[in-house]
Amino acid sequence: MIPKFLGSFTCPSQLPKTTLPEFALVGRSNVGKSSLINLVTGFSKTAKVSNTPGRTRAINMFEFGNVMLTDLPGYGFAQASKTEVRDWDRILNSYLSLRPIQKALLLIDSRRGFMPIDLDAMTAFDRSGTAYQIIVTKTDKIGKAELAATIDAIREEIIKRPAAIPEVIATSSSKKIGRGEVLAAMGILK
Ligand SMILES: Nc1nc2c(ncn2[C@@H]2O[C@H](COP(=O)(O)OP(=O)(O)OP(=O)(O)O)[C@@H](O)[C@H]2O)c(=O)[nH]1
Ligand SMILES: [Mg+2]
Repeated sequence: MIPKFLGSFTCPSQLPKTTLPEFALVGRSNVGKSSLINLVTGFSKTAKVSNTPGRTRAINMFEFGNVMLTDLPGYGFAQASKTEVRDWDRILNSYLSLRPIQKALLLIDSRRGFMPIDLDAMTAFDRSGTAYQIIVTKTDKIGKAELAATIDAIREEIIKRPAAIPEVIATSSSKKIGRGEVLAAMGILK
């Protein structure tokens, strides 16, 4: 299965027509969204990975197998201005109102757990009735006990949230952990 890049867009209204079930990758800047797309597709050059937070400012879309993958711009980088934060909110809300997406995958850094800005994104999903699933990233950077504690804290929060899917997926793009679970969460047929 070869991923196909559908384009880079600045505004949700420009996105190509939905022809396949669409899954959105959402999360803080630098959390590992682009790396996860590369893990899932098995091609390390599908999505651009960088060390500079805030690098993926556009909405990048890919077609892979029987689904569409949308890499949304990362939020919450330290230098973000108020205008940028407002722009991000506007993009997310417009995206959610325009696209009949199957599920949002909300990526959370295993070393940090939920931060207030992640909870804001979850509230946007809950309000719009968008199903979302938590994917914990960079699990190679912490120990087993610490990871278990992060996942417990995540479960405690999502149980209160109407649109959250209870299963939490643990991944490491660098160690190639969790690929099968993410593919299954996206309904990608192998
Ligand atoms: N150790 C480790 N590093 C990772 C993992 N996933 C991503 N990284 C690193 O984290 C940094 C950011 O990864 P990206 O995939 O570009 O993150 P992003 O969420 O797409 O970032 P933006 O596009 O800026 O929003 C890069 O240096 C990656 O190599 C992982 O599972 N383990
Ligand atoms: Mg990125």
